[in-house]
Amino acid sequence: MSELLANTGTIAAIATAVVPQQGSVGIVRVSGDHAIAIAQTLFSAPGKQVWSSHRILYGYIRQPQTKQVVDEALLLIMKAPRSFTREDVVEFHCHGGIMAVQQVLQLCLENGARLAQPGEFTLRAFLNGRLDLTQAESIADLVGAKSPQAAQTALAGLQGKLAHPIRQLRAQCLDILAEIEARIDFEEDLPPLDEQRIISEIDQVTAEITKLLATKDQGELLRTGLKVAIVGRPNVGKSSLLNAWSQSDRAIVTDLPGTTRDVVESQLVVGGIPIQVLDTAGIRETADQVEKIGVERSRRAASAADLVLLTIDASAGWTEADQEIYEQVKHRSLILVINKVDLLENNQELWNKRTAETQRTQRIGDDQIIKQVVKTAAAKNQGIDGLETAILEIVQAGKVQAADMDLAINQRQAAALTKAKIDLEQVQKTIIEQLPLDFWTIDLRGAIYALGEITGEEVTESVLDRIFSRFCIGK
Ligand SMILES: Nc1nc2c(ncn2[C@@H]2O[C@H](COP(=O)(O)OP(=O)(O)OP(=O)(O)O)[C@@H](O)[C@H]2O)c(=O)[nH]1
Ligand SMILES: [Mg+2]
Repeated sequence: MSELLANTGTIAAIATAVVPQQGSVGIVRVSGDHAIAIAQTLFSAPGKQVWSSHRILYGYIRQPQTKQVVDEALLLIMKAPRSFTREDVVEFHCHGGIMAVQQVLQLCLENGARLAQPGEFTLRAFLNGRLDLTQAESIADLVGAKSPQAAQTALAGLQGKLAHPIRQLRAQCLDILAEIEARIDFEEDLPPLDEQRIISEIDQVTAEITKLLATKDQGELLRTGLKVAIVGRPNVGKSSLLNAWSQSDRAIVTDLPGTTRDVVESQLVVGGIPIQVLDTAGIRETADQVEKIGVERSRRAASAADLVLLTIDASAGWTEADQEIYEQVKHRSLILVINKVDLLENNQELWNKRTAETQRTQRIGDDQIIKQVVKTAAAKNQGIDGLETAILEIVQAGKVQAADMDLAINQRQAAALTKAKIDLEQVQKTIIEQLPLDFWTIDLRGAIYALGEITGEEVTESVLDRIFSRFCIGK
């Protein structure tokens, strides 16, 4: 058994983010049989404070030998089973930053605790029946949520909204299995099986599974967000676009081509979807060593992005350099951003010429069409709404809206659901082919196992290792 699953000993970790000189409070969490003894060794509560469960004590954390005060703190005691792990848990609420929490953690480790593995508190909560696996995964999602919608979906999972339908589907399969097995054991005493009814019951289960599977893509989008790269030749206004969009002056803007040398990043939320926007160096041939590296990074950013905003300068129209960059990114999801449209406003002749060009631009090459074209004047903060609408149209083409999601499965859950669906379809085939009853149960059991894996009723050590190693230490 791996160390993670040993589930023994008293564990301790810093439960809050560890950032030097920041955070007014930092929490050291201890769970296990020795938690309360450790608290009694390290913590002194002056006056007549009572050491009872679910109370906060005020006092001092001291080095037990020298009695030197390490921090002035609060102590929260939660006796088993009324705690997150269902074990005895104590939390030292220390001063923030890093020194206090690290020293208090060190004292816990010297006095009977060992350092917790990533996710070990949550693993104990799972092993002790406090949470199922979907809830445990939702905790990691909630901590990692990058938008309010992502947090909402994670919270729904934490409240069991995902586990509930899965359990029901599994119970339905178990009922069917019991019915078949009864026929295997007592064939003579029971009326024959209504095969048609069983097939239609399985149809119901697979229809529900299909519905759940449909939430996967959006779920992934909410969890990981969308990576959007602004790409184009120098000086078209890429950095200005990032700044206008993020309402900041994150990126340096000058009228000199070749200003941006490195990838500049900004986090945004559009329609509930977390978006990481990357401003990149203008792509061109250059002898400048630094710029060359920047251009290489732009290309890499473009190929790693989910969506590329190919940006051009409206006053210059579609140039050969734009065409070259387009050739490099045309296989990606693409929006053409025509920036600096304000420069055309007072020049009707140029406007007509560029509009004609734009129309051609949308039909670049023979068969390639850039479906999404957006006009902006980044320097004047214009056109950002249109850009966001275009992004959402691409993202949500044919899919539910992020804001409407109340649950979303992850990849692991999707894989198990897919396995269950295939097994169930196999059961139906077996019935139609009139194979012996024993055969029906094999695939049905496979489906039941797969559904049980999602919530953790059936689970292997390697699955647990994979899930909980994603967590941070202290969770
Ligand atoms: N008139 C007008 N000027 C703009 C607009 N957007 C950007 N500019 C100007 O164009 C110049 C270049 O802008 P940047 O945002 O630095 O362009 P860039 O594409 O990031 O350039 P590099 O980093 O060199 O690749 C600056 O002088 C901006 O003020 C716009 O919408 N209208
Ligand atoms: Mg720039």
